[in-house]
Amino acid sequence: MSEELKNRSIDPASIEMLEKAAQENIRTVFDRAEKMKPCPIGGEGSCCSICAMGPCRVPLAKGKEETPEEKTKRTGVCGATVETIAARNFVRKIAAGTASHSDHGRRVVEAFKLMAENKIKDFEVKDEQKLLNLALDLGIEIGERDNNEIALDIAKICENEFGKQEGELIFVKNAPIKRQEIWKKQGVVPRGIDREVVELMHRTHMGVDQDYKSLMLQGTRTALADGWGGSMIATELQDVMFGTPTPALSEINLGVLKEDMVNIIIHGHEPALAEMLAVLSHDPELIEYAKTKGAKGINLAGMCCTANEIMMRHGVPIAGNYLQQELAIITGAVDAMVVDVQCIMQGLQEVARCFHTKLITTDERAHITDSSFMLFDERKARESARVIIKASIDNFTNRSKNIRIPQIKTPLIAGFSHETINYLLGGLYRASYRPLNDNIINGRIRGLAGVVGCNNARTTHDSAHTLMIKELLKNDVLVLSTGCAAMAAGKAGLMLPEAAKEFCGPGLAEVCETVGIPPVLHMGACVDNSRILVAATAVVKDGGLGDDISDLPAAGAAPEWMSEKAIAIGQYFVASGVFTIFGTNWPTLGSSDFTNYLFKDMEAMYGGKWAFEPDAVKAAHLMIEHIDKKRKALGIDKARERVLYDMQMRREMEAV
Ligand code: SF4
Ligand code: MSK
Repeated sequence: MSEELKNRSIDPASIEMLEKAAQENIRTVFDRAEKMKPCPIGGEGSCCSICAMGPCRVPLAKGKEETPEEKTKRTGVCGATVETIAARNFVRKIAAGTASHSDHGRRVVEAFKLMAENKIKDFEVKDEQKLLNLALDLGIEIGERDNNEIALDIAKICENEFGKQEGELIFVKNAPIKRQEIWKKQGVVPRGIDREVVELMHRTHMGVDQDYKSLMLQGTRTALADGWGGSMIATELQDVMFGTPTPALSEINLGVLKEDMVNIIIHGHEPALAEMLAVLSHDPELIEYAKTKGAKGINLAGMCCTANEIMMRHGVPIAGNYLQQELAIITGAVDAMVVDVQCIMQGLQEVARCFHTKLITTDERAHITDSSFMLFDERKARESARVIIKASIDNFTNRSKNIRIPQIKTPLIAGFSHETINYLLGGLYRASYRPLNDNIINGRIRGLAGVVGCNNARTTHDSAHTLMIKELLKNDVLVLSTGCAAMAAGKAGLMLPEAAKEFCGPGLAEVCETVGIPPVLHMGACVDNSRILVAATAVVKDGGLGDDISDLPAAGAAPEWMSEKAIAIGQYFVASGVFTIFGTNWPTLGSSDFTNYLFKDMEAMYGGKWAFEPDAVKAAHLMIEHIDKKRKALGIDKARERVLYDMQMRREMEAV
């Protein structure tokens, strides 16, 4: 294997497909990334194109210290400073990321409302307990009312969260009291989801908000509207409608594709269509239809975050993460790539053209030139999904002989919602986070890390995720993961209970083995990062580890981030009190003042701050350093010094 390919991915299945692509002269994202170097000016946030007097480029001169006078000269035509330009670019990413998650959330609310009104016959309340809990949280009467009546009230309240003009978002109240006070003091409590995004876009228009601190306050308010608003609504209602995830065993990587079956990949983010495809892929009539075309059956697999959703709820196997979307088609065995919204590369169509694969777009918000558009209508969910599956089956006969499926896949267990962790740790009758808190306090678990986010073709696929996670595990840090990071961990075999023995320090290994959990807990899609916030809040509320998220020995990271959603997520983690470190590149380095504001000053404001470190192992150690700092502040740093456990400690473990 060439050095060049080794630099592209650490995943052998991906490398095999990259070799095939090279032999067949097929261009992928990896080739395009190599050919087109990133623009250094845009990369450091020093390019402004928000008016037609620009684009204005105000790059930092490399290789010499800048004098204050030189810096004041770095302005756009309108006089906008480097700080303003970098901040505007940064917060616009937050606006776009929040809009994406929240529009996903809005769609879920719409479907939820239609279900409650009995206008959708194919969806129903799957998790009654969560429905009732949500109703209690929202102050909705339960009494003798039926599920749909309660659900309708929930839908109306959640719908209102998007267009609300004043007051506070309801789910903000789920945060620890101290955290809510911090947000109030800083003036960043979000009022309405759409309002915050619109105001941020207004403030970043030419000639409006031109002070980086002020821009960032609205950026923070908008990011909180994502994490504690749009994303949280999406996750909560999806759980009620499609079921709260519980641990499910499945498999991951391109080896889940099957040569003798109709392979349908569902790729994107919103789970409604995926749910229906998961149900219909077992439909006897459709399986019979597939057999008439010469296939043995229908094989549904997921890609990117939709994969996380249906894997956790149905055990549907995962074909791969973000950088594997084109590679799946290169196997020659994908009869249809069905996509909805977010993280779908337009390059898919170019690759699909080289094979028989049908690229099917399904959402009126996301068309791709030359793809086949087949609208998925939630009101006719079953019918729409059936049309899509039939079209995929029909395409099976168009396959050429050019098929090569890497025989590589890894088992994984996913589906650790907040509710599941609570139950697994505490048991059915005393569900609680107490055993987790106790094990953090006694030092067996050094701390918690959320490792989340995308892949990025500017860095070796999956490498930073796995290096970082392994380093954290070795140091007894329990990892919670979502999105494409979770899939990287799954492929590396880190989502099995037996991984604890091989990869963890002795304390964490002992806890995982006793409870029977993997050392990396798969908590869902990127929209489900709100689950991590809920879990962190539950740890705080259980007591003994301070009274705010910022007191916890915990840190967050997105070592291979690429999407604007990642910036929105990062900012709501920082504003929730989490030390958050990103890899790959950092988009504000053109402005030292604004970068210092994010990397230093934010800690005094929110207890959390940003950091940037492209070396994944070094980044893991910065996280561990932060965890140790928090342990010390809590006065629990001494506990970790006891390496050998006495009988009493072992008995406590067994009682878990
Ligand atoms: Fe240039 Fe100012 Fe226009 Fe931005 S707003 S493009 S800095 S003139
Ligand atoms: S899919 S946002 S590449 S995690 Fe959610 Fe993966 Fe990042 Fe898309």
